[in-house]
Amino acid sequence: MELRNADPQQRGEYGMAYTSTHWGVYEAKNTGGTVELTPAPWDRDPSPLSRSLTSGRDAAARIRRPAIRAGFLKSGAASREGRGREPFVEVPWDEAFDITAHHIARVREQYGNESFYGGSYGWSSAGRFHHAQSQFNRFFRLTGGYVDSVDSYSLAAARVILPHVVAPWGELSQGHTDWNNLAEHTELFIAFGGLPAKNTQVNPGGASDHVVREALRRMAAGKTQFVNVSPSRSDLTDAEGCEWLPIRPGSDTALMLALAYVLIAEDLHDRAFIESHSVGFEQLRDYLFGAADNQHKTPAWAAPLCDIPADTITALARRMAKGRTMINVAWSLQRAENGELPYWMAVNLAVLLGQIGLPGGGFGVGYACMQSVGSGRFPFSGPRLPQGTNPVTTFIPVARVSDMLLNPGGSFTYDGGSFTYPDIKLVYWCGGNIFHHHQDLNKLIEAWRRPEVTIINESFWTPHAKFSDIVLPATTTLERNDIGSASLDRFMVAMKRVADPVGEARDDYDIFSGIAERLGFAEQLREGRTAEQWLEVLYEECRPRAEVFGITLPPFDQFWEEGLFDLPAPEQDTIMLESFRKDPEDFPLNTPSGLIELTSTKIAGFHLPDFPATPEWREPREWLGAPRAETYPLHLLSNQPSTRLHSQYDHGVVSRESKINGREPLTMNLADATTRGLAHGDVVRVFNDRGAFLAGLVVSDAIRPGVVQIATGAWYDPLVPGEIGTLDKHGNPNAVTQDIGASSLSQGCAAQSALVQVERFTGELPPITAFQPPQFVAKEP
Ligand SMILES: Nc1nc2c(c(=O)[nH]1)N[C@H]1C(S)=C(S)[C@@H](COP(=O)(O)OP(=O)(O)OC[C@H]3O[C@@H](n4cnc5c(=O)[nH]c(N)nc54)[C@H](O)[C@@H]3O)O[C@H]1N2
Ligand SMILES: Nc1nc2c(c(=O)[nH]1)N[C@H]1C(S)=C(S)[C@@H](COP(=O)(O)OP(=O)(O)OC[C@H]3O[C@@H](n4cnc5c(=O)[nH]c(N)nc54)[C@H](O)[C@@H]3O)O[C@H]1N2
Ligand SMILES: [Mo]
Repeated sequence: MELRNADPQQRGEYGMAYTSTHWGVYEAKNTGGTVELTPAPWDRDPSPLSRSLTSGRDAAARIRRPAIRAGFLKSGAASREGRGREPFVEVPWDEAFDITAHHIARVREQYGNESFYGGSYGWSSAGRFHHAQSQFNRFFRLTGGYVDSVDSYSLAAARVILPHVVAPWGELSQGHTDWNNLAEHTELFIAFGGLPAKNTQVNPGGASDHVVREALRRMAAGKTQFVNVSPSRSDLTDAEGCEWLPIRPGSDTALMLALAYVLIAEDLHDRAFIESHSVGFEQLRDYLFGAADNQHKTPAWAAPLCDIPADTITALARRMAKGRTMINVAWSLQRAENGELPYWMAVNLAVLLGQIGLPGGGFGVGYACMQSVGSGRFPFSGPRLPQGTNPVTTFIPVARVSDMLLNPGGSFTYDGGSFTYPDIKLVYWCGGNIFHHHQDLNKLIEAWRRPEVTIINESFWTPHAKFSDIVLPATTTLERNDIGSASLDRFMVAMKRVADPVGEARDDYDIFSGIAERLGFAEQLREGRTAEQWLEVLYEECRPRAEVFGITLPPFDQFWEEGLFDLPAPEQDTIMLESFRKDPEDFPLNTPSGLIELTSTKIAGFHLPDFPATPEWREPREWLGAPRAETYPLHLLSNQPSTRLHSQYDHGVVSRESKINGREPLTMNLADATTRGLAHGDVVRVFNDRGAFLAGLVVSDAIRPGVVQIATGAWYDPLVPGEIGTLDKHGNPNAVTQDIGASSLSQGCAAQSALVQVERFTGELPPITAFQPPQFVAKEP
């Protein structure tokens, strides 16, 4: 086997090759060391993010050599309060490997493997072999195991509630009725949280053909009417003629309950379907009709909660029952306190309408959250690196990481069980940025001072890297050979190396090999293979799995030579829960009753004080109806960025061009700006009692009054590095968000439930330093 470009002798002489990212496939060309990316010719809606990838690769923020925090090098764990503020010492790879292996062995010996935290959440990069988490899991499991995390920041509340009431997440996410089918059949598409096409730039592992924007335009030009139920009009701009219901954030459950009330009160519900395909209708009806609290959940009841007129709610319910209706909930709705409830209630509404399993009808749990949802492609996921099993079974729900570090031995509930937080001494991360993604960064800084050692493999000096003790520089996808492939995606891609690594960066595989050599398990980790040999082995392993879908993959050499494989699409439309609809007895659901559970006796049995057995309206602690809104009168939404992937390539041109005075843009309604004497382009201070950040103001009528919105992902840039409570100069919303579980059922990320105040920033504007490397010092003799 000969891999083109694999030979380091070919320095600078790379040929044209394809490369794949989470946001698209590009043709890559290296001219004199500079990589140029051109969107794949077939892509009808390519993402602009390629510009950031090329300009960001060798920017100042790139990590060029292994680096150890100066205090850690000198006095180890005793210096941990120096995290995030001390300079670094660059060291040769051998020394970095020795130090890393020493601490892993020392902590394991002293405290055992239950003191390692390897939750290491993050999106890393496309490419199946060099996928950072896969490499990391394989390595860290061979040390004897580690405390892991379950669920994701994206979807924890949904992942926990949906299997109890309808079906496991994987089944639903792969089973979405495809866009072509919707275009043909859907008459009314109600989009809670909108259908923001910018979110469909992205798909984990690859988004090789962007189809959603075109699908939305086609549907709107055809028979589909869209209703955007969202605080932001910008959440649905690709469907001409779309109606906007500017709902108050966090109140969707109230609106859905009132819609259900009208359907039942006006006898518009499908009694036969409810009878044959669900359980628990009586309890839902009793709640809606006030059996216990004497309160009918009428449109007039919901109107002051969700701030949508009662008449509009009634009319919408009638329209829903009139034709083929799709009800979709964006993932943002469940990244909130009580975020399980709008998900459950969306399913229940669809049951009342009785269109589940029919073309164009039913419910969706994430159309337009990513490119893959509704793509109608096969759920064939391609090559995968065997990761072994983790001998340690202790886990945390992923977003409870600060709580774990702060409360060793403390208890928490999750999905009906009761568990204990472990005592973590060593935290290792690979392919994620916790100082981007976790809520309440000031609490995180405090928690982050607890472990004895923090290690990271990273390509860039992100805030997480700057808060680490040991920093090991990783290559980017352009600098290594790999195979791009993702479930529900169109192409499999031979991702050929098109550039030399920057500085002394190494592949995660080589980094883990170096540490494993010192820990004595390099042979088990590598199985005697180079990265290139692994590619062929993993490719061969996935060929029989492709055959299950009737896909015949070419031999490896041919695939590698041709650079691409266009996976055939299924011949039939995908329709969610179609077989369950046709025959619930032969195709039962995996719920206790085998049917959809409008009410869950299992959840009732968990006896959770904050979680009901039937969806109910429960006021979140932070929303515009809370007493706290008197002090912090604006609801802060932190949505996904159009200019980057989370925090990735915030230092790239596309993201930086969007900043205002160097700060991340924050959108506010004109009425709120006027009362505060603020104007478009001002630098503002966004704050509450948890923290504060600066942002650049965008005044717009596309956001409802009382709500401000900022994208996630601006690199946290503390005014006083390492200090708790200091101002973030740049605009990371997590400086002020709440670090609470969505509920004691799922413990999911609840970032969207946050109240703030905004004022003009009057001080001298501090320069942005986020994209500069830390200070380096020479090693003390
Ligand atoms: N306030 C608020 N916070 C949120 C959210 C929200 O809505 N509001 N959303 C949450 C959600 S849904 C998510 S998914 C998370 C996302 O949070 P993360 O997934 O942590 O964010 P990324 O910026 O994608 O971080 C990936 C990191 O991996 C690095 N990386 C890339 N490739 C490689 C590689 O090959 N090797 C190594 N070693 N490193 C690599 C990148 O440089 C980057 O720093 O954020 C969450 N946080
Ligand atoms: N370009 C790009 N695309 C991405 C990502 C990215 O970083 N960049 N990240 C990807 C990831 S990891 C994920 S998890 C998905 C996330 O997908 P989502 O969670 O759906 O995305 P968001 O942009 O957070 O939210 C969509 C919209 O929901 C609205 N919203 C917020 N709260 C409420 C509410 O209480 N009620 C209603 N009705 N609407 C509300 C907001 O106005 C917001 O713009 O996106 C993916 N797509
Ligand atoms: Mo996510």
